[in-house]
Amino acid sequence: MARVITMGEIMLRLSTPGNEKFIQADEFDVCYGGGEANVAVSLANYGHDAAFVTKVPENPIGECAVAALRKMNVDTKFIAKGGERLGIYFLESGSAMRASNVVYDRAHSAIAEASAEDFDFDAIFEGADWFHFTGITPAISDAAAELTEAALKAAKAKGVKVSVDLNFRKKLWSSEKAQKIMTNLMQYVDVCIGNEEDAEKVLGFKPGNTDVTSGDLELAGYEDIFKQMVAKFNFEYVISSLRVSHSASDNGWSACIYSRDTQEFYHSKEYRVHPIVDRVGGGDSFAGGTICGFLDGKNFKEALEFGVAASALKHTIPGDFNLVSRSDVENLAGGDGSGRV
Ligand code: KDG
Repeated sequence: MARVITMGEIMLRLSTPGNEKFIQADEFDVCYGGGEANVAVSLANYGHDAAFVTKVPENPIGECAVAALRKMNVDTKFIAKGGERLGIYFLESGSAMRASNVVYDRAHSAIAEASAEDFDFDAIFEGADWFHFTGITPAISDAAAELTEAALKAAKAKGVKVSVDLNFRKKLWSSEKAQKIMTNLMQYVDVCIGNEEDAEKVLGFKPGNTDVTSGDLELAGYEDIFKQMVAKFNFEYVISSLRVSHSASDNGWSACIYSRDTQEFYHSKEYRVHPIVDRVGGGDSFAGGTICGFLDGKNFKEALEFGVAASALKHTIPGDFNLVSRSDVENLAGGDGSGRV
């Protein structure tokens, strides 16, 4: 069992029931979620010792968010208390042909206004093996961007491996601001996760060079971007999940990875996910599953396969958290990839 720390914002999620539009809804379904919290839940669910670091208000809603994490066996002892409010996100669940819609109500949340003084990073990273953050937290406020850098410095001082999911959120910041803040943070990162859009919007990379091994056009683009990213930031691995639309109601999931040390580009199996129950958290469950694979001592190809199978299965679970069991993921990842989820 490894010790993993994630840090970011957990929010109250209020989603329209079924496929209702906002205007139709007389009630909302309640759960809690947030990029890094979702990753902590995945890792705790697979049996790792996962702690989530954030700040929540000292009121019953803050307590509910902490309780939701505790219920999933996430270590909450480093969660700071205070501040004004918990962030909220409203979700209008989409359907096969209609994209979902997210409305944020998260300005001035407790974590957006937190500072490094709220946390004892020495204690937090003592004995930790891995630290994961995303591009969402530095986007929520300048203070949160500074807090993220303070955490990264502390993690690196203790020799902790660091992963990032670039997770560009256009409703939170512009590409220019993202590049300014995130480019600086990449010096602390060992494993970088992000799709083509994230690589471009957050770090300014575009496919260009054709000196690649992959014959497939989309994969060749990824291979090229990954090589550029490794050349600039010396990442040990660069990883992306890939969504393939077979039809309006039938999506496939696969993923790819580039290893700096072996200079290999690897494309995973693809899973057809049908029907999709809830897409939110699919990327986080991919990150959580892949990190779990590394922590379990799998090689990078096996770790990726675990991550993509975990992500495919997440699409069958309502809510942000991925609650599928380790054996469900292993059974799917161990198959030939031809089965539907
Ligand atoms: O990755 C899932 C997240 O998008 C969701 O949990 C909400 O953290 C969130 C965000 O800021 O978009």
